[in-house]
Amino acid sequence: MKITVLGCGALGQLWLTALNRQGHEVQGWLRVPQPYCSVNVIGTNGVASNNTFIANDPLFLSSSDLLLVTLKAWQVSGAVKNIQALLPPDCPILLLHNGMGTLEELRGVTQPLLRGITTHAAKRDNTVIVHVASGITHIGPASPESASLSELAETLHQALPDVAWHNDVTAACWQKLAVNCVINPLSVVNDCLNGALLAWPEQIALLCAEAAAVMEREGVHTSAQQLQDYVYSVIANTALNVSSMLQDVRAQRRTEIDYITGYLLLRARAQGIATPENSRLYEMIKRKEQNYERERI
Ligand code: KPL
Repeated sequence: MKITVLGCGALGQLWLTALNRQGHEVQGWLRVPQPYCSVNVIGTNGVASNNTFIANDPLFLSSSDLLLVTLKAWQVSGAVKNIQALLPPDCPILLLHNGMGTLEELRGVTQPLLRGITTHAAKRDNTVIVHVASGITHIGPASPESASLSELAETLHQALPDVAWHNDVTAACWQKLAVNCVINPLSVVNDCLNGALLAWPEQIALLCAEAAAVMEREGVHTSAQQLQDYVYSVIANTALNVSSMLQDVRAQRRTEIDYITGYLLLRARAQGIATPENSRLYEMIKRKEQNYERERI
């Protein structure tokens, strides 16, 4: 396949390396156009792969079989809309990011849309991307035209396993959203590794109860207890992780809070559900972001 990867951060570099290794033709697409992108990944087995791929080639884009979007949630709709006219009309667009809400922003896009979540963990170490832990990528259709694209999961699975296809991926996305609503802001407020969050069980219980109430109204079958169990399993599996939101705050970058807790609050408001604990955390993260944005002016 011919695949353009939009966003060449940690996850984008993992996919570029894996897809190239599997024999696919790949290019990177960077927001600041460059003719090449250099990709340095250390795999979970400790083996380094260094490659230089072409980047931002409009001809390649216009004959791509897949656009894989690995940008931060808040970058997605602007970047996709910028290049959408160059994509073949039937080229699937797969969104892989934390949080929800980008599909609503991409309503006018006519290519088949897919969305997914991943539990692969990768981190940047200076100029190198370290694939810290393998995981599962769950993907599924986000528009009716992409319902028949399940074979894409198999192709991606060959490159970077595991990839699972879901005819309805909504529940998996909501569960990941709930996990991110708990771990990400709590790790920022307490400035700690994911594993240290075990010290705040009451707050975790409140956050999960609020998220479960919203999810139930959204038609996702869950319970506060089920979400808590899931959150604790992710905390245990990622105990030594610095959450992506804490990494963003430490580097004074914009966080994905608007697409994580912000999306939960949006749906809670629409359903008339009170979410005081999530609202409080949302405000705290927004204040932090605003403080360093103000310092920059
Ligand atoms: O997705 C994550 C993130 O940091 O954004 C978790 C699951 C919380 C792992 O760190």
